[in-house]
Amino acid sequence: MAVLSRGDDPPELSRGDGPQEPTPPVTTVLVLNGPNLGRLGSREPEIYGSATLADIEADCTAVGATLGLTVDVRQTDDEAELIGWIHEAADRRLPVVLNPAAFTHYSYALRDALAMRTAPLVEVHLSNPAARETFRHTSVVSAVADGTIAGFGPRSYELALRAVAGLLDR
Ligand code: CA2
Repeated sequence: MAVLSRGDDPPELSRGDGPQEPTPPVTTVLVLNGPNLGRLGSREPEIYGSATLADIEADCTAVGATLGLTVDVRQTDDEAELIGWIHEAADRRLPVVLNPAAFTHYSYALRDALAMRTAPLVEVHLSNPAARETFRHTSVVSAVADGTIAGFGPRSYELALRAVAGLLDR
């Protein structure tokens, strides 16, 4: 323990030195994206907007920093690779923001993997699937997620990260 004499400069405050608020730990969040989302910005901008996945990654990184979250954005067209990342999240107890893309509507394998989760899970969509074709009205993922954010374009991801931050018990 430091001993202070009158006139000494006060020591740098560090954790455990006083009644300060503890700094929450930085938490890694996986932001996972399913098939075709790597092509964002190239086609169907009227549905998905003009932002690329790289733009969304930059937004997520910036918003995550304000929330004390380190964001790891990934995309795959491969169901097995996506399920491998879900297993990794479960093993590492990492929260997940997931845009399952078309897997949303039919992948029971993905749903079963997500059911093993050990941390918050927020499903996210750029468009509002409920306002589109009938086959998009079913999500096999929603029932195993904490919640779903859909229809706000790239902002859906920001809202999902805020939801994850709110769900974390830190
Ligand atoms: O709105 C979403 O985020 C979706 O998850 C996007 C999926 C769709 O199957 C879901 O119903 C809703 C499709 C992603 C396709 O991405 C494209 C990217 C560029 C050009 C065309 C499609």
